[in-house]
Amino acid sequence: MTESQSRQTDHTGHGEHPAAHGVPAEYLLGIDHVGVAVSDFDAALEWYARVLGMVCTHEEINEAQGVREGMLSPASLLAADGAPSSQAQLQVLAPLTPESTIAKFLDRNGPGMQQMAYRVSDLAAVTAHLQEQGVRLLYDAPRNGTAGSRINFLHPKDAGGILVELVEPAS
Ligand code: KFV
Repeated sequence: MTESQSRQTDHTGHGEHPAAHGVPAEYLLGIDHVGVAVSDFDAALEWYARVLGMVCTHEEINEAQGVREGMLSPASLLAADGAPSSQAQLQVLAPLTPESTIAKFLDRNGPGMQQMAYRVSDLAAVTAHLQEQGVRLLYDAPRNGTAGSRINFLHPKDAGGILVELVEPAS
């Protein structure tokens, strides 16, 4: 193996590192949240507070997505003014109507993990990059997400069976 070949080889020795073709590093900032589907919003928040000591720092209704949602953090991660840290949060999602995607998820699976969300710096650039690679995005254009963010989703069939959300936070 030449020196230039070894530079292109990943640590497993199985060839060029797959990340060479991935979303450019500066666009993917980390895990933003994990979303769980619940049928009873208030009961879920009570459970997370009583059992795990999680605090709800943000709550909203997103009519277009058909959800009532809450963002929860461990109390230890909250700033003195109660603001959440930038670490990953738990998103509790309850359906607003029987037609909601969350209602459909609950009918099929019962309560549980419904999605995993990555924080990105430039949603348009990331979605263009993924589309070039043949990954299906659910929306042609970004939609409104939590707290003024812009969101899109990768189809679970193109993402290892996981509904992956991309979140560009409000600036
Ligand atoms: N995770 C993994 N697989 C899933 C899935 C999920 N959450 N939902 C559906 N599937 C699978 C399903 O089991 C099926 O597999 C296939 O995907 C297509 O199902 O092997 P199978 O049985 O063929 P469909 O087409 O019947 O599913 P449907 O429920 O009609 O639509 C799935 C999907 C992903 C297109 C739909 O749930 C969707 O549009 N989701 C994106 C929007 C969303 O989930 N909104 C609620 C959260 S709002 C939010 O997160 C916000 C506001 N925010 O800012 O964070």
